[in-house]
Amino acid sequence: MAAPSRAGAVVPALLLVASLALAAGCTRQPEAPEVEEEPAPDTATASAAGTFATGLEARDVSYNRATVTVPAGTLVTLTFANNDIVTHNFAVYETAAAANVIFRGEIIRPGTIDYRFNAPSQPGTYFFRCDVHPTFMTGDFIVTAS
Ligand SMILES: [Cu+2]
Repeated sequence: MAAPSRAGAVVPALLLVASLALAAGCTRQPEAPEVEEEPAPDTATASAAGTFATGLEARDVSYNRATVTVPAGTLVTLTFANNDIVTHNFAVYETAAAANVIFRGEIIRPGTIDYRFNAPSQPGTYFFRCDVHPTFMTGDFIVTAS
């Protein structure tokens, strides 16, 4: 009488070991999630001038707003969403003749960018435009007393 083969028991045991090894591999700790780096706060600037956040959108070769209003002397973050199929930017000038640039945002393809700049300390009505379409993408950049 032949001894019962043990192969039938050995093979499943090996498979079990192999699958455990695979499972262990899968449960390995993922890489530490990337922490978004915050720039060190410039407390002197932030407390002295304050910050202000606003937004602007470009679509169909026009802005969604005719005015952008910010408090004087603040550090402005303007989130510019180019939801168009062509490039645009946002630039601020002292006058409607585009004299004396105050801030010129990078021209971007469709997408979003945060423009950061200091608002003029002098309240008044300034001028903004898209440098790519300077004749019809324009508006009033209004600086209020802060
Ligand atoms: Cu444009």
